[in-house]
Amino acid sequence: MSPVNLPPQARAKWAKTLEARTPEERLRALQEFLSSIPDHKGASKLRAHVKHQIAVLRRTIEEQRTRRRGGGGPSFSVEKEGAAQIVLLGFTNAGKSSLLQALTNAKPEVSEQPYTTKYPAPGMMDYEDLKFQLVEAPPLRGLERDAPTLSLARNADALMLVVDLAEDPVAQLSAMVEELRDVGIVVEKPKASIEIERQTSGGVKIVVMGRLMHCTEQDVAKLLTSYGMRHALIKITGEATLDDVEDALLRKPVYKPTMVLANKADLPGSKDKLKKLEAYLAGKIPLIATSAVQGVGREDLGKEVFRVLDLIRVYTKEPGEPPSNEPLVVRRGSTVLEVAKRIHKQLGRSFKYAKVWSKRLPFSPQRVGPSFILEDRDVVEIKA
Ligand SMILES: Nc1nc2c(ncn2[C@@H]2O[C@H](COP(=O)(O)OP(=O)(O)OP(=O)(O)O)[C@@H](O)[C@H]2O)c(=O)[nH]1
Ligand SMILES: [Mg+2]
Repeated sequence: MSPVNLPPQARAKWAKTLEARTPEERLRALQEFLSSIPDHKGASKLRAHVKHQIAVLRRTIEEQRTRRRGGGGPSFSVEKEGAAQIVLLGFTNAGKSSLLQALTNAKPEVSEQPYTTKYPAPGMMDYEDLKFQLVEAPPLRGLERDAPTLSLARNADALMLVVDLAEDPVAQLSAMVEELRDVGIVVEKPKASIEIERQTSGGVKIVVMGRLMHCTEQDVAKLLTSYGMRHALIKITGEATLDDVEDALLRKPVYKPTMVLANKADLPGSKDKLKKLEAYLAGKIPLIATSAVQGVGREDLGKEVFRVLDLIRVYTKEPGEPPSNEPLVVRRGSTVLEVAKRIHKQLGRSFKYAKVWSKRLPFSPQRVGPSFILEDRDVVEIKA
């Protein structure tokens, strides 16, 4: 990655975008920041990102105005339901509506006419004792028209990139991945993670759980100060360079657990294209071949969603009662205390110990402390 190398006046303009109180103020601040970004290669991704933010903000302001006037058509944001929200992204006619219809209770319009789906369409998919929400995004068209679709993707818990085996799936996928990357959405699991939290006092604190490459903690603190950030907590895992830190600050790239669905696998000639796609992906993103017309393996897909999201199910119980039928869905690696907090803040504070039932334990129940790490299908009774 080439360095952004912003001049001080551009850094000051960026700091101003953080101070904006209203969407209108933020829009103005972003426009001023955009015009202060120099026109060199290192800054091209940043320009694309700021343009995208401006497009999203314009749309938000427009929607707010329509709502105030009492109007208001269908919305572009979809409230999350179920264990996770997964957005189906792709070009027109890839078969997103057909997949949504095959996998969920939704009844979207399917048509060979291009650009059929105009607004996000949600549906619920059953997987074992869980429900996932699938949301079909309006098709990608390129340029600023995609802003609402891309912000839907940014908000999702996971993505399904749907490519069309009737077309060139490798070209479709690489175009999609590039467009997502331009707006700071990463679909391959990154090697480093950098979290930056603004704070009101305490100076710049840096927690490195990996390694800083070619720079020191002092360089990082200096960089943040040059952007007007005097108080912040940064957590770095993995190996990160100063450019990575600057990118995290300005563009806030986010990783979305992603799988690729190669649809229309029923078509003649699709096998060769699938092989090419497999070679192109080289195992970096999970790939599943689907056919919406011949029926899709809901179980396989559900299992893969569960795996890429890195989730586990935990069943809570009261003393002398059977475990709850509805699992609590949490990240893999969660501790008993984290689960207690999820149930109730108070339960987190008054936690004493827990009993865990599980086939993987030598005996059940086992009495455990707050830092005990849970696994899929564990049953937990919390004592406060
Ligand atoms: N052979 C075959 N045709 C499919 C499959 N999935 C979808 N189609 C056809 O492809 C065309 C487009 O399907 P849609 O599901 O409407 O595609 P879409 O991705 O929702 O399209 P937009 O809403 O425009 O983005 C329709 O004629 C479908 O019948 C499939 O698995 N196999
Ligand atoms: Mg559609």
